[in-house]
Amino acid sequence: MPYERSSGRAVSVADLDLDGYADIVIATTDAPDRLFLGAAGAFVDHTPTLGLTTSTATSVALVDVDHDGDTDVVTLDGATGQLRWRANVDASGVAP
Ligand SMILES: [Ca+2]
Ligand SMILES: [Ca+2]
Repeated sequence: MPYERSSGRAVSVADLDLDGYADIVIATTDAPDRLFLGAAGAFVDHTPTLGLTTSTATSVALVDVDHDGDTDVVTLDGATGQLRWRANVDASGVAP
């Protein structure tokens, strides 16, 4: 998996796109939060689908916030207390 940053602060794993493979979201403090969708034997970087160009998230949780059957992405900025919820609108792993 191509992730080599020192700014990662938290990680969470869930099947965001409901394909049976675990997916990974990494909260970072000096770059966009990262999204890797699992596939057979690999993880593919889908970071742009998270819809952020910068982030200062220090924690991340993957949970179905709106009870629509797919897992959403929730991040918290530990410095400002800003909570962000990115809805997984169609179980495609996209959380704008
Ligand atoms: Ca998946
Ligand atoms: Ca949901």
